[in-house]
Amino acid sequence: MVPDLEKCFRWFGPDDPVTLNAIRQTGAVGIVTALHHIPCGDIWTINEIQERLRLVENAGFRWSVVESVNVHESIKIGGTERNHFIANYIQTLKNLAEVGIKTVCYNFMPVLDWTRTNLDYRLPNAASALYYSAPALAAFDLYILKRPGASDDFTAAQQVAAKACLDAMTAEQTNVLTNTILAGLPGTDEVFTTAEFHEYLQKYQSINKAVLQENLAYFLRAIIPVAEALGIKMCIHPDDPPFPILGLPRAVCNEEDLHFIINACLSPANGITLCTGSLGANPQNDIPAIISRLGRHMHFLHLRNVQRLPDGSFYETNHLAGSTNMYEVMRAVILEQQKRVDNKRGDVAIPLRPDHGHKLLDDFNYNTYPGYSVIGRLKGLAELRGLEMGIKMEINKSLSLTTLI
Ligand code: CS2
Ligand code: MN
Repeated sequence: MVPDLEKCFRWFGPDDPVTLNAIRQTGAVGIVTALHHIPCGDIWTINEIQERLRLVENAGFRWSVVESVNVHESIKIGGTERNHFIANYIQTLKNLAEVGIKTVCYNFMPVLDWTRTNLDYRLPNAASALYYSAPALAAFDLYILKRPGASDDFTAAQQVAAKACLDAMTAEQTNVLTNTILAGLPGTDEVFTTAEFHEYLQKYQSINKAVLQENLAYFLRAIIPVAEALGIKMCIHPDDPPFPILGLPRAVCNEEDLHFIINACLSPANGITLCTGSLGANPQNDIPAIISRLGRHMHFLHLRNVQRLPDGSFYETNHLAGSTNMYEVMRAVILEQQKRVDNKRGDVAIPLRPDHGHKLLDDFNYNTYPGYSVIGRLKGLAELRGLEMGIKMEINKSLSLTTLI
C-alpha cells in the first residue's frame, strides 16, 4: 500500500485571517508557507525562518513546503544585478536547509503571479470563484493599459469582443478590473499602478520566450547544484494562465517547457510543482499523460480545477468538476507513488494542497486572500482525500484479485 499524499494547506503567516487552529480542523498535516514580509530578493535569515517554523510546529504541523522563495525580476530579465540576487537566493536556500526545510516552490512568471479578471464570480449556488475572462483581459490591454503593439496580439473578432466588454463597464468596474489584473504577489496587498506596469513592460521589451528560458536555465545552473548538495528539492510552478499575456513572455506553460527546465540542469533537486489549475487552462495540456511521463520530477502537487470556455476564458470550479479529469490525475499520481515505492525512493508521500477554493458559507465574513478561503479549500481537500482513498482501494482490490488468480 502506498502511503497517503501529505495533505497540506497554505498559510500566509500570522496576518492570515485563516488561523493555524482553523487549519487543524481541515485534516491537513502540513503547512505551506513563506516569509511574505521579506521583500523579494532579500535573504531570509535563519532567525526569521526559525521563528516561522516555531509557529508552525507549535500548532502541531510540519512545515512541508516553502511557497515561494520568489525570484527577483533582474534574474528573469538577465539584468546586471542577477548574480547578486542569485547569491542571495542561494544563501536563503542554505538557511532553509540549516533549519531543515527541504522543499522549495518558486515560479518564473514575469512581473505578475497568477492573473484573473474577476475575483468574485458568482456561481449558480452563490459561491464565489476566481474568473479569467479573455475579452476583459483584452479590453484592459488594448483600451485601459493601451500597451503599444497590443492590437497585434488579438484577432479582429477578439478586438470587437474586447471593445464590447469595455463599453459595458462603468468607471468603477474599470478600476476594479485594473486593480485585479495588476495585483502583485500572493500574500501581499501590493497592486501596481498602470505607470509602474508600463515601466516593467519596458524592461521586457527585448525578452522573448527563448531569452526568458535561457535566463531560467542560467538561474538553474547556478542554484541546482547547491540545492542538490543541501538536499533541497526545488519545484517550479507553472505559469497561470499558461499562455503569454500583456506582451510578457512565458517559460512554463506546457510539457515541452517542463522538459526544457528538467534538461537545463538534470538533478533530483530540479523538479516541478504540478499545478492542475494552471496547466489545465490550456486544452493542449493532457495532465494525466504529463504525470505519467514526468511524474518522477514532481515534488509538490497543487490540485484544483478550471472550466475552460470556448473564447479562451476559464473559471475555477469545484475540485472534482471542470475541464480536468481529477480521477485520472489522482490515478496517475498514485501510480507514480507506486513507482517510487518500487524504486525505493524516500519521497513517496508527495505534499499536496488543494490550491485555491471557492468562498462558501462563513468564508464571506473573512477578508482572505483571493482563492484562499478556509471552507472552500477544506471542501476541496476533503474531496481530494476521498478520491485518493477510493482509487487506492480500487487499485489494491484489483491487485489482490490478480494475486488470487
Ligand atoms: C498558486 C500560485 O495560483 C496558484 O496556482 O498556487 O500562484 C503560487 O502562489 C505561486 O505562483 C507559486 O510560486
Ligand atoms: Mn498552483
